[in-house]
Amino acid sequence: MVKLSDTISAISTPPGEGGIGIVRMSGPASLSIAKKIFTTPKGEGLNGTESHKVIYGFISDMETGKKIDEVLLTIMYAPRSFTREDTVEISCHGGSIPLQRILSLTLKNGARIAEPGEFTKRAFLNGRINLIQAEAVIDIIKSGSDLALESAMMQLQGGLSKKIALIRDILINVLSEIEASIDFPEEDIEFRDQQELGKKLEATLNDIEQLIDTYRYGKIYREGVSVVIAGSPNVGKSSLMNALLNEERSIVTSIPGTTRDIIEEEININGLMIRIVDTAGIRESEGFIEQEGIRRARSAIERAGLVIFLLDGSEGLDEIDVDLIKDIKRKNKPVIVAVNKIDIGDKISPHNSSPLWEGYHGEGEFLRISALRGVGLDELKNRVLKMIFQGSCKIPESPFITRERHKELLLKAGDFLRRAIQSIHDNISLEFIASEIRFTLESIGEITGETYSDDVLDRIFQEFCIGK
Ligand SMILES: Nc1nc2c(ncn2[C@@H]2O[C@H](COP(=O)(O)OP(=O)(O)OP(=O)(O)O)[C@@H](O)[C@H]2O)c(=O)[nH]1
Ligand SMILES: [Mg+2]
Repeated sequence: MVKLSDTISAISTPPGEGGIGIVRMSGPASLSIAKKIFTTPKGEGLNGTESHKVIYGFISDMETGKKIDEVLLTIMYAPRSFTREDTVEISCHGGSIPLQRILSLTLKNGARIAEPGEFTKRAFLNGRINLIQAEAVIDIIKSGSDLALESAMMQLQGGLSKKIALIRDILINVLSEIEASIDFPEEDIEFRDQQELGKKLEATLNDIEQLIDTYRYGKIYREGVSVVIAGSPNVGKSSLMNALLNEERSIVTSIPGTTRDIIEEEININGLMIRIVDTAGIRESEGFIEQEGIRRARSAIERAGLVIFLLDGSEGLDEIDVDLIKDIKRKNKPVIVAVNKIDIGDKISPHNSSPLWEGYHGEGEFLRISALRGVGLDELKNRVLKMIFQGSCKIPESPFITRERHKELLLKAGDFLRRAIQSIHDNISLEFIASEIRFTLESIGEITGETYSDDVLDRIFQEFCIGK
């Protein structure tokens, strides 16, 4: 737990050289510390300075009387600041020495160095944002694509928080009705009322389940998705990787078994971050290094969000291909089958009778390309997006979840709620139903941070950098 009586200080801009660097303080002593180290050109101090106004001046070391840097200083009085505490931001020249010197002056005058994410943690502890929003702040900072940024902004603006609050309100209402009838048994809830309560809970359970379901795509907005290129040796996997990246990243040769290790790079398709993974061609192999490569290829397939299964159209299908694809489909991975090298051969089509097409649902899962000539690659990218989002990849207006933590808590809440509903059907005592609803509420409350443990807070704010 932070001691909120402390005043914290940190360099809030990234290390290295930049035009501007910022030292930020938050806490009750921020202003008095700033007064000790800041003067305007006319030698005036900070008395009577208005909130949210930028003041020009100098930071000096009072012990030596030496000016350290020329700065712009902003005071934000509590509660109108990010942390809801008195906050001072000093914008100085963006070099590590002026930043370090100013930081150490603030420390010498009574601040202590901030922990990672401590400013945001204070914003949470002081009730300015909830936990979903604190997590959104880190997601904005770390967003690796337009979709990631957009979805984090949605979480920050509170769509999900509102939905969670709504679910909470309904549960609290139902709970208080039940508690009332426990306390005043003479006003025993009638059977009909119990049915009503059951219906309300079922509707809420339905909302929770729908929210859980949004994790399918919410997770992809936030983290991107890994698309694994797999297939037999020499079919052109590395060539496809390079063509998608527009860069000679993987080694391409005409010798089967060229790629040994996993090669991973990020690309951006329509604002979505995709990790393209090139793998070793899978076949029976005697070589130890190649075997290890193949093991890694298989494990990449396990972890894939989508597999591009590549075939060589100049060669035709063989049994190994058929076994491989069956194996991938058995793992329930979405697969796009792409026939490569169509510039020199076209021996594979869904109309060839082959076990490859068992359970085949139509052209959507199959296309012809040439990695070497750049044929069909735009279509391939479109298919990738379509397969990942089952259609549109626009961020929905309705609330969705993007974090495993939220999903786990919703699953937990759903389990408790299901038990409560079952108990109503089974006519089990009201106390029991009430306690299941209380457990549901607790899990729901942990999502926004109505209830939290220090452990959970530590885990969340560990992800942050110092200064945020
Ligand atoms: N004609 C033609 N040749 C291609 C095409 N794509 C790849 N090749 C050639 O096929 C050979 C193998 O390509 P790679 O990209 O190394 O194949 P790979 O699947 O990565 O092979 P391994 O790493 O050994 O599993 C190279 O000689 C490529 O130039 C294509 O679309 N058309
Ligand atoms: Mg290769």
